[in-house]
Amino acid sequence: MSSLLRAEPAPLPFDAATTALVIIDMQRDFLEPGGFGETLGNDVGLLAAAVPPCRALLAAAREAGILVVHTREGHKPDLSDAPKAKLERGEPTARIGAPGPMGRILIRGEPGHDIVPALAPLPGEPVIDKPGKGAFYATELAAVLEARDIATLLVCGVTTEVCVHTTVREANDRGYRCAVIADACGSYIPAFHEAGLAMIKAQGGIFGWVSDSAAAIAALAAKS
Ligand code: TIU
Repeated sequence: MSSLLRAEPAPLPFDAATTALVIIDMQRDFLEPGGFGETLGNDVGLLAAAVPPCRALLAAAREAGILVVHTREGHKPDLSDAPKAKLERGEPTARIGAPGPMGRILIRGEPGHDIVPALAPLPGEPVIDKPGKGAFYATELAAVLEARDIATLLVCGVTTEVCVHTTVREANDRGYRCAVIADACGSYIPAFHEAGLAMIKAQGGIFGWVSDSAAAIAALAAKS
């Protein structure tokens, strides 16, 4: 049974049974002071606006019974999955793996690596730990989606132009229809958020669709 999501550049038909919500990297390390985002010189407060729409969308997805997937960017404590080129960037005292107020920066198992409490995964919801910006690279995401015959992804999270964009590009090349939920995404650089969304939906939706949380929530509620 098909539903219709109001989106740009055109409405997107989807089947709830083959649709997943993918929430990208809504981690304390990106959203709270003292984490990775702040060590990169960013104002992490700029991401706060994405949390309420993300939370409402998450509730609607759970209510509709669609697959919910959470992702987390981070590395093993021994940094064996972190390329040298990634580790070298930033101030030496505030790089990936360095101690910070929320534990070692961007390291699995540390408090800063956790998803923010407002969006905490429920038992049974897959949590994909990813070493890169894209959620498909070196992860089990493809297998998780294939096992459920997923065809359409509703994508939200942070940051719009980095991990959301990379994941949507990866997903598009793998044949998924991706609708990015604009107000449930955020960036440290507002102009990049806007440009990132514009890039996705330009050229007739060159690698995806752009919608918003109100439209997605309505479409999920109306699913038959
Ligand atoms: N999750 C994600 O987007 N990782 C980043 O490093 N983003 C930045 O914008 N820095």
